[in-house]
Amino acid sequence: MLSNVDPEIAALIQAEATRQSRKLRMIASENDVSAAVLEATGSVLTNKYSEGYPGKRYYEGQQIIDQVEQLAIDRARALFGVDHANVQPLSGAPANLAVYLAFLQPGDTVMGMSLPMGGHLTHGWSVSATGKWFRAVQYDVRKDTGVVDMDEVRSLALAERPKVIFCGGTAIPRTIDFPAFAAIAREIDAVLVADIAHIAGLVAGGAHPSPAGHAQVITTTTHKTLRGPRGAMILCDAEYAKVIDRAVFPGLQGGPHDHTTAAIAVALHEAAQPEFREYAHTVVANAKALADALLERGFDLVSGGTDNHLILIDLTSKAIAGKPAAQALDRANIELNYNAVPFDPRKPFDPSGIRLGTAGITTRGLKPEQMPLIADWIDRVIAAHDNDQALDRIAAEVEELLGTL
Ligand code: DSN
Repeated sequence: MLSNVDPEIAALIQAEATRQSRKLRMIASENDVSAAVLEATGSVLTNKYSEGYPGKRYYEGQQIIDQVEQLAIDRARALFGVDHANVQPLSGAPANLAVYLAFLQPGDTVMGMSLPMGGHLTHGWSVSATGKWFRAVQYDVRKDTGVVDMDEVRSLALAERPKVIFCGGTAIPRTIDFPAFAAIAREIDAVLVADIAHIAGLVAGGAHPSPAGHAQVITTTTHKTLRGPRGAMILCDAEYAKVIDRAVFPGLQGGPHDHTTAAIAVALHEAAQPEFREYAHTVVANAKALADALLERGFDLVSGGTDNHLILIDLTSKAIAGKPAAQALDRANIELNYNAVPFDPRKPFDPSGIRLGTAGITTRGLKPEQMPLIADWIDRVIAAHDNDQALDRIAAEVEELLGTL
């Protein structure tokens, strides 16, 4: 037993479990996995080395591991309707790096949404290897709408001729127009990569349009709305299967994490059930209800609302920055992250906004009718952010609600 071998770590894990249970966990990239996913993650598969792919490994003893990985691959292909799946990337950034290795040479041009506008570091942002080793051109959102202008994306693509175009990101509250991105990519013969890390569960559950059939390559983490373990996948058309597989291994990685592969397979199985469709739609219904309730309370939402699980709030009009707001909310048992908003005049480590999501609280069992209560708490916290007693009162109210679920 862990508690006998290492009581310190056992106690810390228990403390984290308690902490999580007391919080409204609203970090948009997090979720609560099932006991089945946890069990697979903590299994003896962690003992194995299996460099290579099913049927073609560099170590013996793969009789079981091959079946595990093949199940994960088959389930990913079926769930997302794609030709090929690589389930070995260790997380989202390595998955995206594998795409660079597969399709680009250093110095080649790549296009992605800029990080402060909602994109991801690995879509060519300057501090990332992808921005240092490649010629990155970045598209933004429009200042007046807070959403991507596809005419601007097209103009930039035609002028810069990137070999790879990324769509998707980490702080995009609106539906991604995959057909429009695909049309632009076709015009310049670029490979379209849809990074659906945030919305993979919504896509799987039919609550966001799928990029399958539009993007030649789809990358995703497995632990956000998809509700699996910390891992990632690359899905692609058959013609790119070899180049993607070679880029992941031996291009970038050694042995895959077989315990994670098993847990991904479990999560994919769960995501294929009818209840998961209901879950995905409730995630969106919760986010929309919360966005409406926040708007009623005078909050300024980037793009004016949400179509998915994610809400980005610009707190400038509330005269508080994102970081102190996130810290006050955490004290009140509402956990989220401070985040840059488009055209943010403040620094990334002290930005103007907060980002929140409904994937975790939906797993916990919250429904749209409870969203006005959460909006009310957020509103009260912002108003009383420097009043510890008021924050503690809200924290107790949050715990009381969570205790009823
Ligand atoms: N960590 C991811 C997120 O929070 O969206 C970005 O890499």
